[in-house]
Amino acid sequence: TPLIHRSDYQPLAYRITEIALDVHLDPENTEVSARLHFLRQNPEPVKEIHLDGEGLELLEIRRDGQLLSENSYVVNGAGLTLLNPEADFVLETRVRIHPAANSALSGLYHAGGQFLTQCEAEGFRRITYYQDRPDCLAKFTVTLHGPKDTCPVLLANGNCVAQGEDAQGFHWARWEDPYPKPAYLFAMVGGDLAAMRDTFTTQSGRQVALEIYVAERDLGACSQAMESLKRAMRWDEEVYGREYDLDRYMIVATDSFNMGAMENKGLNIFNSKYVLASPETATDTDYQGIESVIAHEYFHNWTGNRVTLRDWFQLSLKEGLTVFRDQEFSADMNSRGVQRIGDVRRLRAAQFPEDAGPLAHPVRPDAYSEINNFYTATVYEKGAELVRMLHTLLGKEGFRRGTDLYFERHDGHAVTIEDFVEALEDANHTDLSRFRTWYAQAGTPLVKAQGVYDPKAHTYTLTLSQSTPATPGQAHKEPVPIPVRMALINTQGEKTALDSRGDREKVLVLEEATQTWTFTEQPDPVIPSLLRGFSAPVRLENPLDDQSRSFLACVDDDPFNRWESTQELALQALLAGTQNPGTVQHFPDALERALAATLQDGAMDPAFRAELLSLPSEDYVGEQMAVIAVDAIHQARDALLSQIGHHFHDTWLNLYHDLAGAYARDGLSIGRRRLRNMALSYLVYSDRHREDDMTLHARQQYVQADNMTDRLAAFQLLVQHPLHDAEDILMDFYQKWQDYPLVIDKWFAIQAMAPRADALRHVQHLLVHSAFDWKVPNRVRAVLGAFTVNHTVFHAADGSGYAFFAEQIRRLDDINPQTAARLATPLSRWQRYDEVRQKAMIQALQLLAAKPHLSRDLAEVIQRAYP
Ligand code: B3K
Ligand code: ZN
Repeated sequence: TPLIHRSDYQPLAYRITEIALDVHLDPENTEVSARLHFLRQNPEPVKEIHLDGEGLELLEIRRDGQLLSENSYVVNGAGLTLLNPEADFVLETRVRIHPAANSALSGLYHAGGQFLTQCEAEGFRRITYYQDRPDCLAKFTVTLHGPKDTCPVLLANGNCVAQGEDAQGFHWARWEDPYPKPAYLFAMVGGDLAAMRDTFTTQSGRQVALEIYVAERDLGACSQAMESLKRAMRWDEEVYGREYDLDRYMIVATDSFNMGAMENKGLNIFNSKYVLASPETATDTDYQGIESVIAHEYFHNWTGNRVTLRDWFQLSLKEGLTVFRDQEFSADMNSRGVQRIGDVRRLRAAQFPEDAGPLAHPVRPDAYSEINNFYTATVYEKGAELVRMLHTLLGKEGFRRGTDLYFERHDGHAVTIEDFVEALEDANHTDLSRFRTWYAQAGTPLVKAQGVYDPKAHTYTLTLSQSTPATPGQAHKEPVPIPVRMALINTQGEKTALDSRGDREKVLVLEEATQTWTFTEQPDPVIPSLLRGFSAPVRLENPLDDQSRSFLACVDDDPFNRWESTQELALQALLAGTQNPGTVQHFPDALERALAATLQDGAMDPAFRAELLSLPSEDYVGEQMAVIAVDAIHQARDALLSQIGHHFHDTWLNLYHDLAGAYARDGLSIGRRRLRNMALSYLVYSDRHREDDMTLHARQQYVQADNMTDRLAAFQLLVQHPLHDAEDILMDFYQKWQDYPLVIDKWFAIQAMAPRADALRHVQHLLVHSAFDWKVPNRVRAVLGAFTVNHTVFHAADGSGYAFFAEQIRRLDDINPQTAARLATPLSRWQRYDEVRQKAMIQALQLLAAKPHLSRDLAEVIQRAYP
């Protein structure tokens, strides 16, 4: 498959100033008429114009009202080429498309009785012939026609300017979006939907109508989404001075969606997972997910929509910046420390492995074959970390000056990451040339720290050095500027003064391969607290002894580093455990002390306390090993969990009882539930190998819970217990929630993640369950996505997990290539496993490569995974 290169960018020869669409919605055969105004940008004539088009049946084509003769255009699988075009003209086309057969969920599709669109990145070309690229900005007018009974609601971007009746049970509505936009932000919806309505008054006093469209029966489950939207709108005014610009903001929820949500101008389309929540059906984590995704899509209105992308290589310009904005919003709405820990956890779980494997790519990639494969953790999460570093380097005010200038300069334009960095530079009269390397270079830098305390001179000398491992296509790496926020902590647990001004915290910028800093007037020995708040997306090697780590775990006032110290102790214990699988594990004193301190500290925020008490994931442990020892890691982690459970048994039991309380949605109650369910988990682990009466607590909680957080926590413990028979609970859960797809997704996922002896057979059964549906990505991810994190089963040494998985991906590729390609990425990590597993993983990749009609999406992933 051909590669598209960033360096090949060419500006458009023609603008499309206006587009008018006329759409007759029909599940089987929809007709789309388009009227496009073309305007040449330069005086020189061009030979041809290429319009993208995919799977379109051309019924009619006219230029300036005249039917076009056959020798003035060419149609093929990639689109429509107009030959010898005039300087300006109007093109009219009429095409036929088939929404019900569109299981790829890109373009216009019909699912769950609704018509929906998804155009990012290149879905619009599946609706009509167009210059389907983000730098083609046009004013859209859309007229939708549909049956009144199944489509009483007809929506598109902008304002509804007219509506009326068509013949026999049909009606129409016309929508106009006053803001020129790229086609990827186009959306239309037709269906039988009810709306939850509210209003928001902007800072300048304009009233905006807010509407969330869902099925009638879900109207009661929209309040978290609505409240989050209003909070996000206010926050963007307060923190960035950004006001909403249309009179109406619409959100539509659907069960059939390839990703989380989509920021279409004035008409967001959402996976219902990020809209619907009630205490009975959604967990606290689900509620938080809604808050952050609603905010993310709203923030795109300025970072993405008003200022958009020149080309897809700039994707992180909108995604990295918008993720940073949503992370900061969530930090302001909830606990900043806990939020940061969660963000870093996600970065390490998804982005670090990506950056260390064959799919590694820079935040601004240089080439792609299928752009949908580049909506990655690198573009999103690492991209957000780069913006966060810029924020750290410029300071809050400096960063705001920079974004103000960015919006002022580029509003209404399609721009590049370079434009963003330049705006930050110009607004602050500073030079960020070296920082640009972060956008161009893949791989996670490794920072090594070496500290020496001189008791005679009363100095502490810190040497930091950096190196970045080679990644595909980039053998040689440059140093990057790494902001290292730091403090020195003395034996009393206090931060010492670092300079004559008395600053107790500093940001050192490590720009060279190695640099040294000396801190004078340090009368006592100190321990360095480095990379506070995780100030840069790097791996840090800070050679502290367990004693010092345990000390920091108890006294460090930086929440992230306090957490990190405990994690590091637990990680060392787990790694040691993998060396001697099967033997009784040593529970290190330093870890014991750190956990005990947290367990005793009743004054601490319970959500943060829960973070401090949780162990690193199997994935994270595996990442630190030369060869990922799948089974040994699982056993070591199980063993440590049951030791911690056993050792603090009475404390856990007291916590479990003390933290019981009536359900409420405030931060403190959420934290208490989190900690209480963690206590329950440790209790159940404490008798992991004898099936004591602790599962009775879980059973009781499952039955008595009045909310999904508590019910699901108990459900998961029971279903995933290697010895417990949870058949009755599985049945009960299914019967209660069978009409709630989002809850049934959990039912599927928890089973697919259960590390039980018969797991593979069980997952095979899930795929033929009557509620399983290959066409619904949420459901497919609930089984196949969850299966890939069931490590001991997916990575079974006999290769059965891989073989089974590859077969399913083959099947899915014919239905939904985007989802298939994404799900297949765990196979790309084959180099990280032992030889036997490597062979089996490669075999699975080869099985996929040999598939007939392999999609471009999946082909690219396989090709890069095993070149
Ligand atoms: N911009 C969309 C993602 C589109 C993915 C296309 N494969 C959602 C978001 O990041 O807000
Ligand atoms: Zn986004």
